[in-house]
Amino acid sequence: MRKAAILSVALAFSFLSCQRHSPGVVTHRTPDGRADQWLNRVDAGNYQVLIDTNGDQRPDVIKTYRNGQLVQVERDRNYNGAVDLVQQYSQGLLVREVHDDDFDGKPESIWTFRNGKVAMVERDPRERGYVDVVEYYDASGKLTRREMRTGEHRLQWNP
Ligand SMILES: [Ca+2]
Ligand SMILES: [Ca+2]
Repeated sequence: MRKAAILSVALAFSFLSCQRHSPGVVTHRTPDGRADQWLNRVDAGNYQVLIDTNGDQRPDVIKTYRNGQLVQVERDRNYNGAVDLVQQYSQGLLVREVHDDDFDGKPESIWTFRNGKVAMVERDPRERGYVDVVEYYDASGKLTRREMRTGEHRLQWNP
């Protein structure tokens, strides 16, 4: 029960971040006048760009910038109002992804990238909030090792 509660809180934060920043200042409109891009600005270098890609006037892509650099992209790939993919960037390169690929609100894998290529995937196939399997990949993208985990390394949307 406790694990489920912790994970639910993490997801609630993701969901709320979507809602809280909507709609923001409109920075783009479709030809028929509907807002499809918003800006939430803290200061010149720190801001979020929210984009509606399916025309329902709710943002489904949220890009977060710190010191002028893209650090995170949150995506709602099935347009249900909840984030199901988080992509984190460092120095312009993708470094980490958290996936909820079956859109049930519970993440089941964390992907770690090195030089923009996948290096490790931590999987929680039973979606209990903890990593069960860790896969390692070489520079060519080939799976080189798979380990079972028994410890309690938590799977979270945000580290
Ligand atoms: Ca949308
Ligand atoms: Ca899931």
